[in-house]
Amino acid sequence: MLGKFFKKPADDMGGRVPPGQSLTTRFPVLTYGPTQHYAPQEVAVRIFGLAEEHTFTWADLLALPQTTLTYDIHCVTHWSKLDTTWTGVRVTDLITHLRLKPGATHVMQHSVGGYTTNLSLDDFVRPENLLAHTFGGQPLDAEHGGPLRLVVPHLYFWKSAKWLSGLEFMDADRPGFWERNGYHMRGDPFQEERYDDD
Ligand SMILES: Nc1nc2c(c(=O)[nH]1)N[C@H]1C(S)=C(S)[C@@H](COP(=O)(O)O)O[C@H]1N2
Ligand SMILES: [Mo]
Repeated sequence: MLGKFFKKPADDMGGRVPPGQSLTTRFPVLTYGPTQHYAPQEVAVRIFGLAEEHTFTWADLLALPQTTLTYDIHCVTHWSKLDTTWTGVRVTDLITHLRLKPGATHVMQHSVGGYTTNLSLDDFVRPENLLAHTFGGQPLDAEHGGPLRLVVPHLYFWKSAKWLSGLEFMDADRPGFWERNGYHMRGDPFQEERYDDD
């Protein structure tokens, strides 16, 4: 894939490009299985596990403060894209509406279609993490996870579930889909935490 669409960074852009990554100006689509298609009105994000059960609808999410942020994203398949702009609800704003139960230390993101990926609470509750519905000022395309996905930019992009349908709070770390298939439990691109046998 190197060549036509990807270019090696001339330098690491002042530390912005993690080791082993190449820059792209495209926006590659990476989905295991089919793209999910549904209307915003069908969005439902179910909070469960070690948290008071609650389901956020599209209207609930739009009633929360909306934040636009620009940052870089890094995929474990070696592409990075600089300055991507997302709009949505900050996890730090959502969390004020959740009642976590004692012992919650991790969260599993669940997607329509069955994809899952795990995070520690520290990696989840960060001010740059968004439940995003808008990319570059336009409604997020279905292939990129629209109507609603999580964006967790400080970890490899597999940690950002498309078509978000649930957040399950847990008292221990548990592997999600790619983590069960050999990917690293955390996935920090600057540490090159790609696969667990690294
Ligand atoms: N529901 C769901 N979310 C997912 C995936 C997926 O297959 N299904 N792929 C992950 C991976 S491996 C990456 S790199 C990013 C890709 O997002 P993009 O297609 O918008 O580039 O989504 C992540 N979230
Ligand atoms: Mo990925």
